[in-house]
Amino acid sequence: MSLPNGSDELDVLVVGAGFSGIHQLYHFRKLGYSVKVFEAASDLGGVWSHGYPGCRVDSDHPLYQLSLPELWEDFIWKERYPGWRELNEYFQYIDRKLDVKRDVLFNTTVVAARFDQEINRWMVTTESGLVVRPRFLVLCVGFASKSYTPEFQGLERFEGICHHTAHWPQEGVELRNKRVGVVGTGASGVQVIQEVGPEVSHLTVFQRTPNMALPMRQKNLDNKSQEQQKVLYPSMFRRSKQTGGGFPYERYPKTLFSATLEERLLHWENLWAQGGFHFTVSNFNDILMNEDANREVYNFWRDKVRERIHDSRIQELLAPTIPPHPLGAKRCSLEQSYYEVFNQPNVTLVDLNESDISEVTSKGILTKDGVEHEFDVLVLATGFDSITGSLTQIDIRGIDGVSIAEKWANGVYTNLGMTCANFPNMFFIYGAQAPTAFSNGPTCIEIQGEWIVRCIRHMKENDLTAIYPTPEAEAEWRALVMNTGYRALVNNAKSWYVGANIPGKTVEPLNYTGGVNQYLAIIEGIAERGYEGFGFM
Ligand code: N01
Repeated sequence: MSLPNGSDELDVLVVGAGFSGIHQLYHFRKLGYSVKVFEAASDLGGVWSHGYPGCRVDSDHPLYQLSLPELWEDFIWKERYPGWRELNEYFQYIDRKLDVKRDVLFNTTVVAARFDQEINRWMVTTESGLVVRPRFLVLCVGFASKSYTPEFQGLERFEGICHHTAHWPQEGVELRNKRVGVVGTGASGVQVIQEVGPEVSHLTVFQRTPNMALPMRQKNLDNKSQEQQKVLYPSMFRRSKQTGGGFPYERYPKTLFSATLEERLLHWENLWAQGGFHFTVSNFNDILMNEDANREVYNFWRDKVRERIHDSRIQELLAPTIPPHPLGAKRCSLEQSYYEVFNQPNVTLVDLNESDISEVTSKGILTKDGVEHEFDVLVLATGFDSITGSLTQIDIRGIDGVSIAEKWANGVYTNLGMTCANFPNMFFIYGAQAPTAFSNGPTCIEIQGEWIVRCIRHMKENDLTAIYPTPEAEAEWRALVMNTGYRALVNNAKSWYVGANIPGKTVEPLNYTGGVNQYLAIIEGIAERGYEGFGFM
């Protein structure tokens, strides 16, 4: 089987049609290269096809979009934090503007890839048996495309409806007046809980670790002010690439203890009122490095949240006196009415630390204290084999026959968070050892995407057919990621940031924590010095 046009050769095969895949397609088309995108789902948008109740982005307007002027000039957003439906409308708009779908093969899952050294091309195989031979393979599969379901005993016995948030049926699930159980209180869990809490007959939430959720301060956007703000977009997008977090916001230029108590309180109240990640991204500049400073921020957060919860037992479970981990070491979610939901009489919060899940029964969940919690619908908001799982689930093998999964079994090795030694002509975006989890998505995606396009263009212009990072460069990059990562407080929490959410996964910093701006400076320097650390053929 070959591509619809009869040829199996391409300059570039992009895998994944979310933000990064579309960005790659746009640039390679512009250069006149032959390029196709293979997408496992039936439409554009990557994770935004998940569509579970309450699913919405938590980067605020206008930063969660591609910075290509032909896309933002006319598009009008409705909400400061758009929901999945609006994001899907945006992807359909992109298609109307750029005619993206013409080059995307949907329902096409890449299952394997081998590099043929005779011809310096990848041989890529899909689930349906399609084989293509691109010169370059660019994996745009995001950091959350492999969902994680814990091995709960008896899960298959549950007689009600059960879905992981990442596999929510496209047609939706009727939850009104149903008894619903939700396992997990990460970003997905928080969104489901606050959305369905008011409409279900009973909600049972199973919590292991409380989420240090921040107020979203959602609002509707009006067309006029949005149009007026557009003049600022180019500088906002540029500025985003010059900051640590990929947002055009600055860290407060002081350490916490160098400020007076009045100054701290004033600053925090201001950030709290702004909503969203302002509270973490624009806080004092040492809160993610200094545990004592972090504790002060936690105390402010805890007291604010407790004011909204009526019951003192629930207060202690949702916003404990002693933090379970530093604030921000595990990802803070954004919430709108999360804490109020727990004041409702139809909501039960089960503390799994007191009594863990024993098994799933035909009617619900049995906890170790012998209580059987019954429901009609069970929602598993239990997350992802984040960062690495998206790549390790594909059987991609390098020139030594070793797969990515095998290569990363005891720790991740990449060069610049975009390439791997022994995997020539393979690039990936928004994954391991890049700023990914610590950055605004589109900012990180564009920085890496532009670097890859520039690199491939350099090769085409110089008649080079293969590029590979040296093992020495890879070891150096790993050392930098580890050194910066272990200095940050993210290691003081068991989360997907460090792979601790997946039993048996090697626990280590999975992303580069030095900041988007530093990352950009490093990768640009490498390109300017003739792709230092890389070999060419
Ligand atoms: O997954 P998570 P997520 N028994 O891993 C619990 C992005 N995202 O899908 O914390 C009981 O954060 C687990 O408990 P604990 C975003 O980057 C973005 O929510 O390990 N519970 C935790 O509460 C986000 O951070 C958006 O103690 C178990 C939950 O399941 C990332 O995706 C929306 C368990 C998993 O939380 C992942 O978020 C959604 C067990 N055996 C996602 N195993 C937005 O943009 C796990 N848990 C808003």
